[in-house]
Amino acid sequence: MVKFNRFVLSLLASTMVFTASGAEEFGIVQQTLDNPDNEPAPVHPVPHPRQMKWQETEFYAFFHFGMNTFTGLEWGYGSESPNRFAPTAVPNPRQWLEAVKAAGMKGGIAVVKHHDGFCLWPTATTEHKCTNSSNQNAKQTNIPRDFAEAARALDMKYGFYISPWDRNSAEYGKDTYVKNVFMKQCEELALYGDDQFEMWFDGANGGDGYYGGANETRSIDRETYYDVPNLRDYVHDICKDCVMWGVGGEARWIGNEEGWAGQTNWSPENRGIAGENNGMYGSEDGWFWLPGESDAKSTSGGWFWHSGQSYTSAERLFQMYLETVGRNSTLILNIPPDQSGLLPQRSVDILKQLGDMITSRLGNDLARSAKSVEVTAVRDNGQARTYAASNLTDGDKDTYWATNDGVNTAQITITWDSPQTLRYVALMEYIIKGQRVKGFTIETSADGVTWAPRADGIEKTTIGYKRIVPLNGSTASSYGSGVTAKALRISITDSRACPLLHTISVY
Ligand code: FUL
Repeated sequence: MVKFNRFVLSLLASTMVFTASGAEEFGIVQQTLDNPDNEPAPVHPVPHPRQMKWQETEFYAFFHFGMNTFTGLEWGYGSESPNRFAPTAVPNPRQWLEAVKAAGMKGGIAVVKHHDGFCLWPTATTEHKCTNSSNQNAKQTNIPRDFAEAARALDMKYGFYISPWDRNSAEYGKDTYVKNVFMKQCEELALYGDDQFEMWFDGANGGDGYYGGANETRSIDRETYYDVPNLRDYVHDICKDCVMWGVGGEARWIGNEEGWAGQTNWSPENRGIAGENNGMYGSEDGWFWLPGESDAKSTSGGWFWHSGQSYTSAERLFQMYLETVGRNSTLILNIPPDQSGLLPQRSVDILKQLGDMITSRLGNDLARSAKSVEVTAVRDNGQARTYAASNLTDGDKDTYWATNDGVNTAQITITWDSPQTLRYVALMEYIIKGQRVKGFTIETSADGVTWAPRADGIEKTTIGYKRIVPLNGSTASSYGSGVTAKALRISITDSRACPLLHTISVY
């Protein structure tokens, strides 16, 4: 086969432009240039398309429900009689998802098996399951089926938490467990839906347990026991868009359960023990695209429902949202269903308040009605793509503003016809080509001439998928009266390569 180098190919292509009609006559195939759209080269690592879809889920729910809901424990030992699982009504996942949708969440993950090994569907892999309870509502329980169905009906994403650690199984710790129990359970779940968006691959692995009556401590080698690379391929075979969180190595634990990510937060990261990665900050020079997910509770007492639990206020949940989704992380917020298989009314009310708060505070993008968006640098047009400033406010995540290669700093100025009350700026990088920005500033001006720095005390370093910056410098303080300004200026002061932003929103 004849190989042409790039130079010869582009020469050929340009010659063909001049002889286009002749080329048709002689049946010559029209060539295209290497990069006709002048797209910037990616800065590696970059997200897999399935990680992009996952990131766009942004804010979703965690539902811890199961044997522990009835025993009051957080980690069941695995010896509980199935009869103890006795819901006072058939659990209703549709009610769970409707309530979290009202909070602005785009999906949810249901625990269908926790460390006690008790399965909330009629699995063939174990006798430790809801359908073996003498309770009639338990017999009708099938969380994966009903959760997936409700999610589809409500146009939401869904996934499952299926604990790899199983304190009930006699097989746990042996090879047979992974092959004959755990992987079979994943397979059974895929029958309820192969469009799961995340599988929560928990990091709590091994320790004491019932283990079929052995009542002993079993430890596993976390590096090798689950054969994670093969397991990951296997899960992708059955659920192609399913991101394996945690040990699965496609999204990382943010490193705390309090609902905050680092203000500087890179999605690139290096792998830790058995593919598990923790960390609020990621690593600028990380080898893998491992975006952060923050898991947080909305009630006291633990992940499961407990009688007498207290509830986190909507205002505090809004702060968590700003400190996670607003810091290049996703937020998975836990809301535990109670013994009736429903979310308590108090949770439902708080979720509604939170949704209203997010809509009223971050729902009206003033950048869309600006008089102008000007930039100090813009990338040369490609044939079908331009990198104009107007891409920043067109509401399209597939168009972006960029500078030429080697131009790593620039200013973006948004001006309005009349003074506006501003409180938050949200920035989004076009991360399909890698996370780049390392430093930026925000200023406002009442007259377009004199500028005042804003968001004092906030680290204005990374952006990533999304960064929401409160102009008053505090994610915790009250909503406040805002800043009155006719213009807003964002300066990109440092970047790993030419910056690419697809959206700027101002609220
Ligand atoms: C942890 C588990 O051990 C907790 O029980 C809970 O499920 C939490 C979300 O993950 O690793």
